Amino acid sequence: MKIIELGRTVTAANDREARELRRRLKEQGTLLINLMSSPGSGKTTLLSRLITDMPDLKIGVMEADIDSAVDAEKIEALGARAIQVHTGGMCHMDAGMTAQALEELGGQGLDLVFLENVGNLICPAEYDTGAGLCLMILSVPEGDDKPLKYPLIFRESHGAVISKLDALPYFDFDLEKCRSRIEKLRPGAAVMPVSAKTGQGMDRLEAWLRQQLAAWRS
Ligand SMILES: Nc1nc2c(ncn2[C@@H]2O[C@H](COP(=O)(O)OP(=O)(O)OP(=O)(O)O)[C@@H](O)[C@H]2O)c(=O)[nH]1
Ligand SMILES: [Mg+2]
Repeated sequence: MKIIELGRTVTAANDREARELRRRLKEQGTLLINLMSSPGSGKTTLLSRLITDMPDLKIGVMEADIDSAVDAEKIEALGARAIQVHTGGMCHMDAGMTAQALEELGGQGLDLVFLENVGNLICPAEYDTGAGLCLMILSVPEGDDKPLKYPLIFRESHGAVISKLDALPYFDFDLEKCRSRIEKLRPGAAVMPVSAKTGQGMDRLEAWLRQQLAAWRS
């Protein structure tokens, strides 16, 4: 079988902007988390649960979508600071777009800011947004083979949330196989199975996020 590898475009200007944004956020003590996944993997549901479970943290959310404002409305209804970003048809956020969105959100004084990136396992992983932490979500119904098919997003992510754990009895999802596939791509990555519906595994994810925030500020 002949397989051809096509190069990806890396924009030096984007990387510069991303480094500058990260430096500013570090100074402010705000941890920006780039949340990436397929459409419908449970990003907004997970964020809603985190906001409710961690009322002591000031959390902001930037919802990036091609259209609509439904996700930002859901987050705002919980009392958190939220902004909806329309990407003008783009399938990802870059550093310039993220900096602009943060300005509109008013990121100052927040502990955690989540960027719910456009639902897509490919493009978002190719752009440094300036986030201090990349977190990807893979839901059980998507299958345990996704690390094999979309390696970049797993390589770029400090942690992987395996979501919709309550659906495990209905799918052939091998948690251990998935864990070792992720470990091969990003040794030491935190793999955190959760169900935002039942709350299973949320305590571990929340503890991990608190650790990451403390490390960001140290
Ligand atoms: N069973 C189960 N369903 C879930 C869970 N989390 C989310 N869902 C469902 O999955 C669907 C999509 O959830 P969302 O939170 O909107 O997913 P999303 O990733 O934000 O979707 P987009 O923003 O459209 O990419 C909804 O019907 C949720 O109710 C979970 O832990 N268990
Ligand atoms: Mg969403």
